Amino acid sequence: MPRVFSGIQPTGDIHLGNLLGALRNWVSDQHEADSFYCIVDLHALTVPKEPGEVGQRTLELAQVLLAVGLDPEVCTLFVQSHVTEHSELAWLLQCVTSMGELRRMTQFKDKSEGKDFVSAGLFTYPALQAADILLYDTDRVPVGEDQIQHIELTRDVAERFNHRYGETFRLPAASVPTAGARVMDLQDPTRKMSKSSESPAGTILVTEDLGSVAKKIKRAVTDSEPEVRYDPAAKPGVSNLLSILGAVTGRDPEEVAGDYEQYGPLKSDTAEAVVELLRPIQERIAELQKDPERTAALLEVGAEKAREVASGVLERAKRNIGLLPRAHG
Ligand code: ATP
Ligand code: LTN
Repeated sequence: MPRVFSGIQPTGDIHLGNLLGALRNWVSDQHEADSFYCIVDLHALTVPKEPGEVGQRTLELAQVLLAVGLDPEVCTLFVQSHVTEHSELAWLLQCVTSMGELRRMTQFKDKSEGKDFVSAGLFTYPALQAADILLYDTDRVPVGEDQIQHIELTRDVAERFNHRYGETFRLPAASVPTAGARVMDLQDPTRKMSKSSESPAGTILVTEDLGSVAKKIKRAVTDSEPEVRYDPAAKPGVSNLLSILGAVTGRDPEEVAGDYEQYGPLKSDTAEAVVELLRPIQERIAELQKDPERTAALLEVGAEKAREVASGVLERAKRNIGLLPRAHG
């Protein structure tokens, strides 16, 4: 079975973009691949956080991931800081990553622009991400489009390491879903839907009140031309609704467009489809919230399974670099 790895940060609430662009594929991949899914709490620390905030968010995110359908009996679900090999390999990889490569990362540029305090961790973030992926001899990394640059950097770093120290890491490939790869903001459909978006009206949260979900979709920005057509450049708002409805119902947005002549029915059908997608997820979250210890126990099992793989790969990397091994016995 191929090995799949992906990560998600415990920052902000999970939105429809995360769900359609990433999490739904995690759920389907778990049955087709040996899948490792990681809540990357150390990545969340790259921007300042209040004490306790990241831990609370980690628990909440784990509940969402279980509720959307990750099955800890089938996949390995764990928390990054519970497997210390991630931090250790990240250091080794920082030392084979160039400043120039890191400077070219658009996520760094976006997240550092205009900020008073930019941490060194935000800059070296992609080396920790590369460590996450390479520790599991990963074949495939399911992510949204915005992460392709980080996966390419991971490959470059792995190749450089292999060239310098001998064959150590398997080279991973990004896999980006065709449907839902880029869910756009409902109020500004030229920007991706994001937790850090300015307008709450443009973002649909997985845990949001379902009445509010329907309202936001019905108020989504479209355009003044009446025709329903899938054309993201000329008609970003309408195309976004078509992609969302297509992604939820497993159809092509162009094909969905053929069913509609007016914006009104497109909006109500999209609203209904999203509400019905979210309803059972919200019910499962409510169940899980009643027993937080159970979620913590499942994460512990995941960390043990993850460590079994990660420790072997880290040892391989150290051996190939030729660090002095500890004396045994
Ligand atoms: P932020 O925008 O605040 O940085 P985010 O909303 O992009 O955060 P991440 O934690 O960075 O969330 O992303 C988790 C996963 O969801 C990634 O695989 C990412 O590619 C995917 N993703 C995020 N936003 C979207 C979107 N609008 N459409 C499709 N996929 C998305
Ligand atoms: N950078 C990613 C989160 C992330 C990740 C990973 C994704 C951290 N480590 C490893 C895939 C594989 C993001 O911002 N969405």
